[in-house]
Amino acid sequence: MARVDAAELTPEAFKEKYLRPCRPVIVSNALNEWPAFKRWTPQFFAEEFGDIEVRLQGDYFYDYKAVNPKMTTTTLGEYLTEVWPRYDADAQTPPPKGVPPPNIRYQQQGGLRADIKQIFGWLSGPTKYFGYEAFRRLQDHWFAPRFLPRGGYSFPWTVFAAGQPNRRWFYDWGIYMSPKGTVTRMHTDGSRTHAVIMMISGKKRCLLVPSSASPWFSNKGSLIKQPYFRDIPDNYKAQLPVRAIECIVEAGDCIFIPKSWFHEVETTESSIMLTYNFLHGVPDLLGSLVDHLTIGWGGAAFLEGVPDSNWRGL
Ligand SMILES: O=C(O)CCC(=O)C(=O)O
Ligand SMILES: [Fe+2]
Repeated sequence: MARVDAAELTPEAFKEKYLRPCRPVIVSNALNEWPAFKRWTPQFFAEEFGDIEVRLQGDYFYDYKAVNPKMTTTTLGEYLTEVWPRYDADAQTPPPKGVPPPNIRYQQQGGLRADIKQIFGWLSGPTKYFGYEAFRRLQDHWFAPRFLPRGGYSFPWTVFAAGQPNRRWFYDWGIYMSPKGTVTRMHTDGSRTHAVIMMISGKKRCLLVPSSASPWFSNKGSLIKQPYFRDIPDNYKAQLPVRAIECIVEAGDCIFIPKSWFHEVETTESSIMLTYNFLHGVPDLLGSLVDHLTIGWGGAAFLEGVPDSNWRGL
């Protein structure tokens, strides 16, 4: 897995070596200039956005209640001051056993009408959602990393051509807060777009599988009963035409995950990160449309042939 320093990566080099050929890369020291890099702590968010109601997320992008019916929505303040500390090594109140820790994935969907509104970014976004509020109020805390092209974007329409994702929100972007132990199971990002994951704090272990392995994955499987990719025995993984690439990202890093690449992300040190997705140029947009038609919209990815089991001991 390639790793380069932000000071040595020009937008032209990024385009030629990584974006066009769809090769992942980790860029170190990518966020040094962001005010967010120093200011975004759990305390900061608990103070600034503590009253906002948030929906907890499990190990895929579904409601946490699927794995723990007692815990679904809470306020961001309570989540950060009551739930997060339970996952610290020296926690007084240990977390429940057998269920993954809950993430906050920046957005609280409010049904079709709210979703449609969110699509239009700043124009009519629903202000009570954490993701929307945070992007609106924290615009000056961050900007697109300098190695990314400045213009020429073809998706999403809120940044069409002009870049500046901090000035135009999109419903599928956000600030991710994950206590240690959280796993987002193997998936491809919806809409078949490229992602950048920018680590403000903490550490994540990523398993990446190239898009060429698509025929070996299906999106039909049990989110509860199928194991995480990391736990699938090697004899099943051996059927893949490629090996998963493992890497660690930490504070200050930005990882570029090309469109249609599978990824499973485990938070190994409690973390705050910002992520957004994009396509660049018309051929990229057309390629993504082809991906939609041939391999589908994206989502959870289950390796073919792995049997269901009570692997979590629920
Ligand atoms: O950090 C994570 O747990 C997963 C991030 C991710 O893959 C996504 O937002 O699509
Ligand atoms: Fe993802």
